Amino acid sequence: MKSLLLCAMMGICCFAQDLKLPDPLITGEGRKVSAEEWKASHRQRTLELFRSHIYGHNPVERPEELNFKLVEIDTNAIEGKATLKRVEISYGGPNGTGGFMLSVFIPNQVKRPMPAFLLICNRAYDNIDHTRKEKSPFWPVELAIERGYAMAAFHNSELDPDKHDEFKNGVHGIFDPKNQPRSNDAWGTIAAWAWGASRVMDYFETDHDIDHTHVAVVGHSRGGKTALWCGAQDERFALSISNNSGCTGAALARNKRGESVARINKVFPHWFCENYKHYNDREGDLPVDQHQLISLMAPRLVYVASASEDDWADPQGEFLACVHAGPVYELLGVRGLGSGEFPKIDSPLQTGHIGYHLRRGKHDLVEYDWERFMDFADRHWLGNSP
Ligand code: GTR
Repeated sequence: MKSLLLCAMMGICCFAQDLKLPDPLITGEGRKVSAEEWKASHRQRTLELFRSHIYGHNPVERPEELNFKLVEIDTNAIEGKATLKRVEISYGGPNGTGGFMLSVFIPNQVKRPMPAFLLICNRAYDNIDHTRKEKSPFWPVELAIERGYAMAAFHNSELDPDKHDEFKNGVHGIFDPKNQPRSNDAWGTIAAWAWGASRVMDYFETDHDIDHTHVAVVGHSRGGKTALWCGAQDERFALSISNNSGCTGAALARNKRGESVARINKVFPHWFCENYKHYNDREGDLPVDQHQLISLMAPRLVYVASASEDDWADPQGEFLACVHAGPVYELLGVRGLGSGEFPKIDSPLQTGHIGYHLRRGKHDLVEYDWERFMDFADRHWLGNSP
């Protein structure tokens, strides 16, 4: 890490050239795809590889039984600056019913509908305190309101508990086919949380205060892996933001420092599908790598944030995944990251459709990160550059 910091300070690129990454634009038969082929079939083929080998297949997308209930509204929240809505999103499947709570703050006194940030919260509830008695930098609502964005959050555990329960609880228990052995490519817990974010988008499509064409899905660490998987599958999200997501998030699996595929599958056996375990200590055999996950966002916006002391997540691998997703963006006629040079600490790269920053400090989601996410949205959605 010392050498990485040194290189970052010097602004030079110091990465191994022999990554042997799968080319996102080459078919199994070794042919390069055109932009039309990418859109018509190759994107879908790539997505299927991620489903079959890593995150698993969802048994259902929008369920037939899906309800939104406004349980609380406060038009005078945050000293009159915002309207708070608390919405219960509930659903039913073959084996029962479930639901989760969504909190949304919408700025008052500005033209609606508003663009929004949606946080998938994987930390303690007080980080997303809708009463605002607790004000955590993990979800800085006041900042978002000040900058003209709606700010929403839900808690991942309400979709599926973050523990290995043989997929009996949460949405797995509700939607998995009854009395059938679980297949090796069935959805894991990360996919279940991502499914929840898509149900929030279903709700946003019905809320006239929210501009559902300008919604960012945001997550930190395991939540960041989830935000990327959500954005890859659900093209309604205009921006997907990964904060310190690391292994099986934004960081390349090949040559990864810190957490490995074997380690993540051992400690978190419920996060991914069973097939992923075949790649323990065999990352080179994976049919895809994480730059291709980022490329599935193209030409939409994606943002990857790293922290300089977060060796476990591997900032270098996160940056390289952004670089190597670039050719897909360029094929589709927009700029990717726009730089192959590892940036200095606290010097964000934001001019392309892929954004990246390396924040000074440790594994966390803090106001600096949110400020940069909002700068990126301002630039691309409002045409304002800082
Ligand atoms: C770690 C895990 C990482 C990351 C992190 C977090 O224990 O190894 O992959 O997800 O937890 O979510 O904070």
